[in-house]
This record gives sequence, structure tokens and C-alpha cells, in this order.
Amino acid sequence: MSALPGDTIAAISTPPGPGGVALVRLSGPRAMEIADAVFRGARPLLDCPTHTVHHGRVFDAGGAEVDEVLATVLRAPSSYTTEDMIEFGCHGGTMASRRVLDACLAAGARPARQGEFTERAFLGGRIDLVQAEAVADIIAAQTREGLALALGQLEGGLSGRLAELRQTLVDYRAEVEALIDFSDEDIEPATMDAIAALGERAGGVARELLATADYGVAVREGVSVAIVGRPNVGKSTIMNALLKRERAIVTDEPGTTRDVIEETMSVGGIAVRLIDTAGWRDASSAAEVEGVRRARAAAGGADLTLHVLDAGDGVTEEDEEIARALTENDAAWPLVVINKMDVVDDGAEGEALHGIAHAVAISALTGEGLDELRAALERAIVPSHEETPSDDGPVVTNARHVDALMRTEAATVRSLDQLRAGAPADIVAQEIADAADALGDITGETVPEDVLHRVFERFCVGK
Ligand SMILES: Nc1nc2c(ncn2[C@@H]2O[C@H](COP(=O)(O)OP(=O)(O)OP(=O)(O)O)[C@@H](O)[C@H]2O)c(=O)[nH]1
Ligand SMILES: [Mg+2]
Repeated sequence: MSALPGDTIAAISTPPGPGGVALVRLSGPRAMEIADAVFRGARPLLDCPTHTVHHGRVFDAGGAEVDEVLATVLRAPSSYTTEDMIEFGCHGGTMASRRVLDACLAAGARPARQGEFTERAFLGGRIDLVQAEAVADIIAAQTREGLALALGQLEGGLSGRLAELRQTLVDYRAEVEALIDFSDEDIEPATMDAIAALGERAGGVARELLATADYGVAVREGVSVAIVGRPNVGKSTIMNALLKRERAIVTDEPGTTRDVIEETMSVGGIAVRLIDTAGWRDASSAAEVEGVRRARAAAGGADLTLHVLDAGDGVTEEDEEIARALTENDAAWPLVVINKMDVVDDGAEGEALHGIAHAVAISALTGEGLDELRAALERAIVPSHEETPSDDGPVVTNARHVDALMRTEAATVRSLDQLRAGAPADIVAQEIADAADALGDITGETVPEDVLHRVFERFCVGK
């Protein structure tokens, strides 16, 4: 496949702001020529072998020196984009790289769009769409696990498994098509079984991959956890205890937290966006009314809510109201946290509170029960370990891939049902073709243009 556009693009590939170095990238058929128009070193870059680095200076169109740089020469096809590329390593900060880029643009390059370098790697056939998406995931990774899964995907783990699945579907379809010229009576049951076995195998691989998706999607996208409850029950104290730092303001006055406070932490390799919210009550001030509205919105939008109760007060009517509101629009079941266990004695009262089903009893002040809370959080967030891939097998991390695999699986199952029901072979073959097409959406073979654009929009400029 080569659908590479003919122009040469340029962009700054490092984030703006102070830093040691900045990188300006050029890619396209005129990369060497444009680079030589702005660069002066010991010899023209056009004469330099691939994968070599050269010291020199960049000048603007008026001949003024712009920066002292190191130019890396990367020739087609063994570059990131598969095209000729030059990378100028400039001084950090915003001005040097900005002016080097301007010089390249003045010499004939076009500013690159978001993700356009990676898009060219895809169009040049060096990587498939799954691998291109993995590049964005590596950049966005917030946990070791997220990085490891994305790296595995870039290295082709998932692509390889999908290629196998696709080949099984191709074989399956060929066998079914070979039946078109036969009448039912002519086909041996053993032949039928062998053909169905191919369909079973394809469906099995699709299901096996889908089984990794709960874990994979959680690792890639992270989950959000909202801490909610009445004022003063210790929500902000719990937030701080989980983060192990004083992020939210804690006072003994009800109504301390007004706005929504967010912070990320890692639980079992999954990035958890922890959200502390204002206590729910009939607020008097406009700011607090808005705070409560935001708290309710945060609870509604979160993957999980921690409903915090105050052990000293037991379960109040307001608590029950909040619990009802939380379960109203079939949101995930809240995790009930009974805080301030240090204020109740260990007698009957304490026993009763400990006995509340599915609740975790803690004291955010003394730290008692915090480990159990962390464990309960992990159980609620991280899909159970049976579903967590134990080996280095491929993991599906992307909702777009889940959707396509589900279509593949469904079409495969339909084809098997039809095959067994004695449907005409061409109809069965069409179902199998649909199953393979859905798979092509994942790797990018049959993917529509708008989906491609959505994938590359997620990237930053310069990648
Ligand atoms: N004894 C005891 N006090 C606690 C505990 N956790 C929090 N507190 C105290 O309870 C008071 C309220 O704590 P916050 O964390 O501000 O409560 P909140 O739920 O965030 O309150 P609002 O933001 O007003 O809704 C503070 O004085 C805390 O020190 C606990 O486990 N035991
Ligand atoms: Mg608070």
C-alpha cells in the first residue's frame, strides 16, 4: 500500500516551553532539499548516509543565523514515516525551534497536521492502524501497565493475532464457497464438520480477545471515582489519605469543599481519576448550590462512587436519600465507606456498623481500614484476575476495536447457524465476508476516511 501524499511536511515535535532540546521534523520527498536550503554544515545533508548526525547551523531566508543544530538524516524507507526525513535538534525553549520551523516553511515545507507523521507511517504501510493508535497510547500512558500494553500493541502483538483470525476467516470462506456448486446431499457430514470447525475457531479467537477488553479498556482509558456524601463526613480527608498528600482542604466546618477537585492515582495499574466533591445538602449560598449541583453531576458521570457515611451519626435519612439518588439511573453500585470509626466504641454500636453489608469501615484520621478501602477499590475497578491476561498475550484496549470484534464475532456465529441450518452457501459466505470486513476496520484495511481522521486527531502536532 502506498498512498503517500507528495508534499513535504514540517513541525516542532517537542512540547513548547523551557527544556534542554527541541526537535523540528521534516518528512517528504523534498526533506533533504529543504533542509539543505536552511542548513550549513561540513557538507550537504543530501550527500550524507542515512541514520547519521551532523553538526551545523540553520539560517533564515534573509541569511540571518537562527540556531546551532544537530541534523539527523533518515532516508526512505527506513524512517518513522517511511519517507525521507530530517530531524533538527535545536536549543530548547520556544524561539529557536519556532524560527527553525519558520525557515523550513519558507523553504517550501508545509506545516504538518496533528498526527500526520504517524499517518504517513500508516499510509506508507510500515504500521497498521492498531499500531498507529498504540503510538498515541504510549504518549498518553499514565501507568506502567498502560505503557506496557501500548508497547506490546505497537510491536504487533494484537496485529499478529488479528492477522491469524483474518486468515482463519479467509480459509473458512473459501471452504464455504467451494460448496456452492454442490447440493446438500453430496456433502459428507465430515466435510461439513471440518468447515464448521474453522468458523468455531474464528469465533473462539474473537471471544478470547474480547475477554481481555474489560481490563484493557480500563488500563487505557482509566476510570473515574467520585467521593460523595453529606457535608463534613470526611470526604476530603479520604481523598487526601488515598493520595497520601494534603490535596483538598479539610476543616471541621460543613461545606468546606465547594468545587470539584480531581487528582489521578494508580490502582492496580489503572489510572484512577479521584474526584472529591461538595457535601450534598440544601445549601444556602449560591456558590454552595452550584457546588452541590457539580457534585451530583460528578457522581452521575463517574465509573464508581464512594458514598461516605459518618460512623458517629449512623445511617441518617439524608444518607438514604443520597443512596437512592446514586442508584436511581442504574449507575454502578456505590461503594459505601463508613468513616470516623474512631469515634464509636468497639461495642455493639461498632459491631453494627462493621456489619453493614458491602461497606468498608475506616478512619481516615487514624488510617484504620485504609488498606481494606484500597483493596475494595481495586476489586471494584480492576476486572477480576481470571480476566486479566496473565501471560504476554495480546490485550484489546480500545473501544473501537471492541466494537469491531463484536461485529466479527456476531457475523461468525450467524454464519455457523446458517451453515448448520443448511442455508445456501453464498449467503453463509457473505456473513463470513462481513466478519472479515469488521476485522479490517481495526487494522485499517477497510477503514473509512472519517474514522482515520478521528484516530489521528488524537495526536499532537509533530508526532
Ligand atoms: N474523628 C475523625 N474525624 C475525621 C475523620 N475524617 C475526617 N475527620 C474530620 O472531619 C472533619 C470534616 O472533614 P472533611 O474531610 O473536610 O469532610 P468533607 O466530607 O470533605 O466535608 P465537606 O467538604 O464540608 O463536605 C474534619 O475536621 C476532619 O478532620 C475520621 O476518620 N475521624
Ligand atoms: Mg470536603
